[in-house]
Amino acid sequence: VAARKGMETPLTAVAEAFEELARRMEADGGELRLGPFGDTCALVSVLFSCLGIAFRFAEIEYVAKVNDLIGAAKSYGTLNDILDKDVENDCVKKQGSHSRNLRRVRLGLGLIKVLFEQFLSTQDCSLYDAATTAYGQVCAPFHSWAVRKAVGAGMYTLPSREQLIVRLNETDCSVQKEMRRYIDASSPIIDYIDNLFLSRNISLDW
Ligand code: 1PZ
Repeated sequence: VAARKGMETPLTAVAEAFEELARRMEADGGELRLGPFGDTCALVSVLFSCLGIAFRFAEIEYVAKVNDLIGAAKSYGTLNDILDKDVENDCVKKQGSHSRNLRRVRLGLGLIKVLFEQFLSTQDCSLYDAATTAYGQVCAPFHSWAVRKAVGAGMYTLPSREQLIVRLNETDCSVQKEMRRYIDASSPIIDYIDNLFLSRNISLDW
């Protein structure tokens, strides 16, 4: 195991971190601690470097949101705590609030999940098709027209399916296994975050 660790691919590192986080959530009686959550979400940014320069802006945006949550871990123990505080101060949906940033990060995690599901759905699904479907489904409904246009244009610069697999240091076979692991491990986390809002009667249409 120690020998394999050194050869860990970025995708394996992400999949393992989410599995660990899901296990931790279970061990903590179904609560998610902000610190480990933020650290795990931060790992995802390694995937951006495989997408090319056009997604640099998406990376900066995503990382800013994650860093806000990592900073918040100094004052708040759990994801529940930030929701409680923002509900109290009536700023759940306010730009820059921890709760809003949590919602944005959750959409990022969901985007990757749907992207991987699409990517695995057929052997010849292009990255363009997978990313376009995932973005349209998960993030586009909540992004401005200008952002949607920019993302749409950026999609044409994405690497091919084969290029992505090479850049991720995976093979046809290993990429399936690792993407599947992320899909399975991130699902309970994503559902948990949605439920933080829904259980407080906050809809998810923003
Ligand atoms: C492998 C993935 C390929 C798919 C590519 C999908 C590209 C998504 C591009 C997103 C561009 C985001 C541009 C800025 C959006 C902001 O308006 C919003 C709202 O911010 P607020 O008003 O709350 O301050 N910001 C966001 O939605 C946060 C950024 C999310 C980006 C998630 C991408 C995660 C994908 C990771 C892929 C490795």
